[in-house]
Amino acid sequence: MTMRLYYAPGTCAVACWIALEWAKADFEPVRANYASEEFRRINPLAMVPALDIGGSKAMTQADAILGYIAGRYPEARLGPDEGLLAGFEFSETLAFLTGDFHPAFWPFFTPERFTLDNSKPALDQVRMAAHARIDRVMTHLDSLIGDGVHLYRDRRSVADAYAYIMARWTAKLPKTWNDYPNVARFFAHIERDPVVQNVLQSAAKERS
Ligand SMILES: N[C@@H](CCC(=O)N[C@@H](CS)C(=O)NCC(=O)O)C(=O)O
Repeated sequence: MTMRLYYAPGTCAVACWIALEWAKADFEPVRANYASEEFRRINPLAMVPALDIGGSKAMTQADAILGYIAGRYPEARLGPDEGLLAGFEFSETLAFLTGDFHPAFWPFFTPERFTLDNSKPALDQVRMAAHARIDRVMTHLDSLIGDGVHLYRDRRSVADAYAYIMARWTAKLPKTWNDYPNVARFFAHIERDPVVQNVLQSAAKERS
């Protein structure tokens, strides 16, 4: 069967879409309907990404999926270099992105999950409280990029796709990606990639 990537526009799943395109994989993007019973059977957590490669259950968790894509298509060179330390550095980068970077945004986008008071002032407080944590992870991302244009060593990897899609979320914050000089340089570089542009456009308009 053709692999199916379940995604929603603007989410971390779009990073997996970019990685699959970079790998020249044969796959079908499918817009997930979070509320549907069908999607809950695919991922009981009702979250994207999910990658169905035809096994007994779909693959979930972005870092695991990105690692799978990198490993399945070695010729695309999207994964770690050879060696224990190179592999560690790669896992450390992905763990930061999925375990620290992404969750820093949760209170900003879904404040109602972090307070029992659903009044507007309470929700605004939660959103504002997220700013400091987001600044912290953006500052760390900026230092990981350093004076280059990639996250992992000096070349493109699945980590670039993930960091790019996630850091775009700061467009809704008072301090955006453009306020972090290394991240801004990284954005200028990755946005010149026509594959990335095509995925962003397709992901914004695809329907299930
Ligand atoms: N740990 C999961 C988190 C995935 C996740 O939070 N996905 C978001 C989109 S970026 C989602 O599906 N959110 C729906 C929800 O929280 O209900 C992963 O890394 O794949």
